Amino acid sequence: MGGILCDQVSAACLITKPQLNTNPNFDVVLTRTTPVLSFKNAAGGQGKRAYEIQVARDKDFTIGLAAFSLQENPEGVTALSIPTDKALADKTRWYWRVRAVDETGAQGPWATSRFSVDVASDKAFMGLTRAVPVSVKVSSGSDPKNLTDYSDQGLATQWRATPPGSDTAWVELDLGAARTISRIWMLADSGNKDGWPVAFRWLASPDGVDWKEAVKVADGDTYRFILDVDRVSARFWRLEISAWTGYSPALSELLLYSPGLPETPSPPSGPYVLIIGNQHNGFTFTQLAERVHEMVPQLTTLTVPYYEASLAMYEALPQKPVAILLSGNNADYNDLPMFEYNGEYEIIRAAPVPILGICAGNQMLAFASGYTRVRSMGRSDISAMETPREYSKINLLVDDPLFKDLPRPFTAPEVHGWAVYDPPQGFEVVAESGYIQAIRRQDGHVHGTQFHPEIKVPYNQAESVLRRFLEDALARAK
Ligand SMILES: [Ca+2]
Repeated sequence: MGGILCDQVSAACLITKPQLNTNPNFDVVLTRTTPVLSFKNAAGGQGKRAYEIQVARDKDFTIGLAAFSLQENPEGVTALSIPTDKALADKTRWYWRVRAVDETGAQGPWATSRFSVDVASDKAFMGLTRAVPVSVKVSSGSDPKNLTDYSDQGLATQWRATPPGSDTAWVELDLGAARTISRIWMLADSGNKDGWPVAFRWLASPDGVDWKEAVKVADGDTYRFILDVDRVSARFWRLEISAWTGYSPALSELLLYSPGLPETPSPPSGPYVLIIGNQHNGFTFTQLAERVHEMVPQLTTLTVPYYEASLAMYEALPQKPVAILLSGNNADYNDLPMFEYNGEYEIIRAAPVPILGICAGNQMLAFASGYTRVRSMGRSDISAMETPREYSKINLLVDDPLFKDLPRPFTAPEVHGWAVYDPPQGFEVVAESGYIQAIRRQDGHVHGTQFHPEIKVPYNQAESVLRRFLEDALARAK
């Protein structure tokens, strides 16, 4: 074995565990065989820290073991891109662990997590529409509405059954009318293994009286479930939880899906921009539509929720947009049903008009060629929200028509906790500030910015990136 455990020598040099709550989090589905694995740095030890990372198919780290080592990134989060010659097998659950090693060879404790790889799972629009309940009842506990609150804070809001309660806790959803359900998403608290459902089943009923079992899980050991259901048509849906971790069951979100395509949206008359709203509730993070009208008054907008966007939707539009904007999102990807973004990826890969992704929209450009190419930064860069002492200076690396009016370096508002780490093939980095701030596809028709060119603040020197994007797109369309 390597060095001695530091705490056997001196408490002063205790090395802590790295934190594995950045990306990918526990049980997240990755769609690349060469994903980015990131973690929050350990503390302690003597001198500079490095990391040992192991990936294997079993929790004892014996089957298919691959080992890596890398130096610590002093900015708080260290990330590894799995190299091509160590690509992970597809359709497989992988365990991974990481520990810090200091300059004396002393090792900290392992931090362990797991994820799965399923490359094909993001290739096509999910073919599902959300079936939003009209009301929610629960066996006990407060705020059942938190289960179906898909607004911006919805992922953080919870329902918890009153402890200790009865042997079974339940939630009953009324869809208002019979809907055919083929998938159910369930989210508990990723950061706190208290209240995770372990044994549970879903029942369906036409009238809320006669119930029939639709799907059952006997041995859950995770905080996130994507349950595929044999198509069952019913108005009432009931979740019965008979075993859970901790004191009483708790859940953050329930979302039911019906097979089928959403209705084709109606575009406005005249030239318009299609905005894909990337917030979990389908809206945009900032007032993107308003800024489009302000910057180029000839343009109107059509906003479509990301979970209803697809190439089929784009092709069905009776008039095509002159350009597409992908909005920001303030949720943690680890807590989102990421399959809802598949249709947006199709549009990024194939739509024949210019695309600009902003913040999360920028990250979507990378996700469109595999999850994940992005890392959590382990902190938030929020210069748009409060006055920072020093704005990030953003450096241009290449000449690009959208950026030609900007000073070098330039400042721009930022509100994000994630950034592209590994740009997809066919893309190049346009700007950086210690991390990637802008990318473009080599054909010049797809751009992404980590910063927000649309936010109105005095130090935003990058508004012209959005204005030029819109003006150029309008000119091309004429
Ligand atoms: Ca919630």
